Amino acid sequence: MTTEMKTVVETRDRPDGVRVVTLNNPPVNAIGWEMRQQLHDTMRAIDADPAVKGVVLTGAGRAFIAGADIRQFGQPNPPGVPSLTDGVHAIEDCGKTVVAAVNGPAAGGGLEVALGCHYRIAGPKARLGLPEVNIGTIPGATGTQRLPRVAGLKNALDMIVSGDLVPATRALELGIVEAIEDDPVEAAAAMALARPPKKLREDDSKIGDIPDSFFDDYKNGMARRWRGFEARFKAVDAVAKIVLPYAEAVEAERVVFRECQGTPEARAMRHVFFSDRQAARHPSIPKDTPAATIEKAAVIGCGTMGGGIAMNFANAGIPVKVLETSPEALEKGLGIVAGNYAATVSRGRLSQEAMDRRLGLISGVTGYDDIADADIVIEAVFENMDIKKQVFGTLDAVCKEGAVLATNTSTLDVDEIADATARPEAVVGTHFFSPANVMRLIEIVRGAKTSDATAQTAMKLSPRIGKVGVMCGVCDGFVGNRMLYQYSRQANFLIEEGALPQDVDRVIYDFGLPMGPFAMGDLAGVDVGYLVRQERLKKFGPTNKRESKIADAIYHLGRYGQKTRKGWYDYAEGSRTPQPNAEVTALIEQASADLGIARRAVSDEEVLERCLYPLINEGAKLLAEGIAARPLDIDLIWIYGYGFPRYRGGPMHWADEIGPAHVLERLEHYARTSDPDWLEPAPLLREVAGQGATFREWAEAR
Ligand code: T1G
Repeated sequence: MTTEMKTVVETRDRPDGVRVVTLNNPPVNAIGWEMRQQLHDTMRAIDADPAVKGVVLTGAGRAFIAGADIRQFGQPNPPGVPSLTDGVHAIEDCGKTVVAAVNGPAAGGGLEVALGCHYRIAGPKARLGLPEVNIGTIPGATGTQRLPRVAGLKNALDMIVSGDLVPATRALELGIVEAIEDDPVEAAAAMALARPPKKLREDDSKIGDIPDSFFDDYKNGMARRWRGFEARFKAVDAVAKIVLPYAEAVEAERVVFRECQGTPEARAMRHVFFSDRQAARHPSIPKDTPAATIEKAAVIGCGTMGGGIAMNFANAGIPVKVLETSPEALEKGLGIVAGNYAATVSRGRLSQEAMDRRLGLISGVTGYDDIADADIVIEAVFENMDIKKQVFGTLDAVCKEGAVLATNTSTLDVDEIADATARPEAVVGTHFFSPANVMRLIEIVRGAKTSDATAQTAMKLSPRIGKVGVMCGVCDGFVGNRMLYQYSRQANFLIEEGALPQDVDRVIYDFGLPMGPFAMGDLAGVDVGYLVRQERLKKFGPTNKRESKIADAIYHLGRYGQKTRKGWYDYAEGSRTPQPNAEVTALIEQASADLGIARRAVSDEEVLERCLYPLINEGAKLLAEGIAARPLDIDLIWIYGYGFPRYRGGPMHWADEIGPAHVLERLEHYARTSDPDWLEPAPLLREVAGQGATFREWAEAR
């Protein structure tokens, strides 16, 4: 052990001759090179020590082991440090029985260490899994060869590909642990003295005969759900090496693991992993700002959004009152909520008992006095400023001191709404995305007068109700929709110039978004889009720049989208599959002729760049204006609000991968050749590109 190495493996000897090895690297015992070195050395020393009769291996604090230290990925290892695989084999080859006392999460390398032990005892809070695919890699310390040997091939593949951790009870069912005990260390010590060492690598009893097509069939079955997530398919290939002798299979796993370390997917997924944990630590909120306690919630309006918002509180066990103006509106709204829950129960994803419990937490009221004691009130009424001001004036008069007054507006000025109260510091935007009980994103819109405490309360509440709260400032469209306007605008220009909706949607779908702009328009409603444009025209007037009229023309044909089974596409009865429509094609071609545009072949590359680079361009403007404080905020908004593929890290991370200078050059090209009005590169994009830097480097240098 070199002098500068911190001690992360501690040992203590029990009177019964058992040595307890505790991995201690706060906060969650991630395995860095120090731990690999000390774990390996400790196990070798134990093996040679006749005084040791048995071994318990456990974690300090709330976790067993969180896996390899992700922060050290991509960094060179100090020479001579054993691999984690070496550590796993040092455990398994120990002549004394080694029992893992899994006191908390055992993730990735954490579970691999536990599977190197001869037996495993779980504590009640144990969670176990091989979630490496969530950071774009695969289990790289024998996990692909050991988990199938305790849980069986199918169960192991399901766990590895899902990237989920399973609770102790499920781990017991699967055979991953031998028992669940309140005091896993005590139970493990007893087991270490009572049982002989058992080497998992020598036990193929749970593997059995493997049909030739088994792994290909498995990959076919996951293809749609996990398209684009390459590491998941590589993980299946690594597990498939189980047909080889163990040592060869482990070497093959190591090769694939090494390959995964340097992929764009791995860089993107690590970026998202850490961004998820940085979101709530917004630079505008002092770290030690206290958050208000939220024990009672209220929602104003029980329409689609209000009902969905209320469900989030009920799902988190927080009682919530929903206020509507009339009993009829209330009954209708709560009926939709009950229907949503019933649908989940019928799909077997919620028990009837859980549904009843959650519905019991939602109560309907029609008087503002009934919500006076709420800790937070979320307004979700019609998107009209006068109505919202009236609601907030009433809330100001009725709600208790210290209540957070939130608006779910998606387009209106949060500052103007706040000024309808005498407590603008208590007002914040909580822009839920539809459907509010499903989509994970909330844009937490901080007004000019929103206090730190109010902002902190909204940020801390988000994960508690199953959401990802991302803070932004006040502007038209906040962050997500302001960027979406540019994306949609270019998509419409492209079909004026020669593409068709199905061309654009195919390219965007293949890039990794759940659907392209035209399919999304049909899903959200062509009529909804039309009304939003009309509202914006009333509010802002004409832009005096190029605008497409094709979407309006589709609306005027009565083609409102999926709801009318006709929009940009046709939809067969009971189907959501878009079918191109000849009338729409003719309308588009006629629009080009009316505009004097000679239609041309538009390449897939142009479609991709014209739709997605404007996202980056608008993101650069949002950063320069301070509406988005960090590139990671923009990335999270687009991943959780619009389905931007995680394996690309979000628009700004993706920009860093392809190079801001490349994005600049292409935008300048399209501004010259197709659209000078909207594609002028943002000054910050020019600045970052000009420095040969990335947006991440720009942000870190601030
Ligand atoms: N490496 C580095 N830092 C980690 C970490 C890790 N593996 N896991 C967590 N952290 C940090 C996290 O960023 C946060 O930091 C703090 O610890 C608390 O985390 C060879 C190659 C274990 C379920 O993918 O899933 O093993 O924000 O808030 O809610 O095959 O952490 O406070 O500065 O999430 O109690 C595989 C990742 C690695 C698991 C605990 N392992 N971690 O949840 O705490 S690759 C993972 C988690 C690997 C091997 C391969 C969770 C947790 P900060 P937290 P938590």
